[in-house]
Amino acid sequence: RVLEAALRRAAVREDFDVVYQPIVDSSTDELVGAEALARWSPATHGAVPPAEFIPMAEELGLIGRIGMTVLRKACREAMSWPDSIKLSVNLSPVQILDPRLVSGVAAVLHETGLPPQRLELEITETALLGDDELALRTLNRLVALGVNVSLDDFGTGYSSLSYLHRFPISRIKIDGSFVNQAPVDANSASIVRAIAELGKSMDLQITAEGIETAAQREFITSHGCQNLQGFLISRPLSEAEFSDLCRAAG
Ligand code: G
Ligand code: G
Ligand code: MN
Ligand code: NA
Repeated sequence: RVLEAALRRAAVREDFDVVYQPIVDSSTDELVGAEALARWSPATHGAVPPAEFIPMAEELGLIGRIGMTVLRKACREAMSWPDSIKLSVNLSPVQILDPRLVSGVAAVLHETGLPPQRLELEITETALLGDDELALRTLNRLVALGVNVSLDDFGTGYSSLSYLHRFPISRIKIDGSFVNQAPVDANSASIVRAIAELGKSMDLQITAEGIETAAQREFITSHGCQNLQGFLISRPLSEAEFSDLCRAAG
């Protein structure tokens, strides 16, 4: 209850930080992008993880507002990075059903000047389950703005192949749980292989998440996933740290 009140206040005051986890090209190791991750540290509690406050924000009807705050901050900060660096931002399934989403994204792009081609919006399969006609219309309108849509946490949900045909998705992010087990577990290995094949045949880019060891990176890279993300590459960084990394890389 106390935390709920604090979250309502934070939503109004736009009191969130954004950190950036680097994403690299698997064959060249080149820095190609970052995933924006929201952080909330209310003065009275210390940091509350997004796995706690995002669901709370969804329940309290605050996610639209908080999501836009994070998107605006991330797009503004990405403007100071090299043009070759893409920005990925997570969207909650609740946001996909919000009729104000598309105009909100368009407004942020206009306001910050970020070229839409540099923005990728990450959705999960959950977002496509309910009113799928509405979700389809919304995603088509987002793509019409020039942004790309990625399917996050792939493999953990229903992973229906029909989604990949029906919805305008240009990238799959393989969930870290499969990546983690792939070198040692035959089931996870075949899931990663199958997703990589799917990517090839459907012309989808693949990012492997949760890369923690060299063995995982080897496995993933040898199976043709284009992009890598995980603690082995880098933990999520503050904007200042990520900017330094861009300078060092450039
Ligand atoms: O940052 P961390 O690795 O703890 O993220 C945990 C979860 O919270 C991930 O599933 C991530 O997608 C989600 N998350 C982080 N930031 C945001 C955000 O800005 N919006 C939404 N909807 N989810 C986020
Ligand atoms: O669901 P989503 O992909 O948005 O979640 C990203 C989350 O994964 C963030 O909370 C981030 O901190 C976490 N993460 C990033 N890299 C790794 C990793 O190598 N291992 C683990 N266990 N978590 C990671
Ligand atoms: Mn994500
Ligand atoms: Na994920």
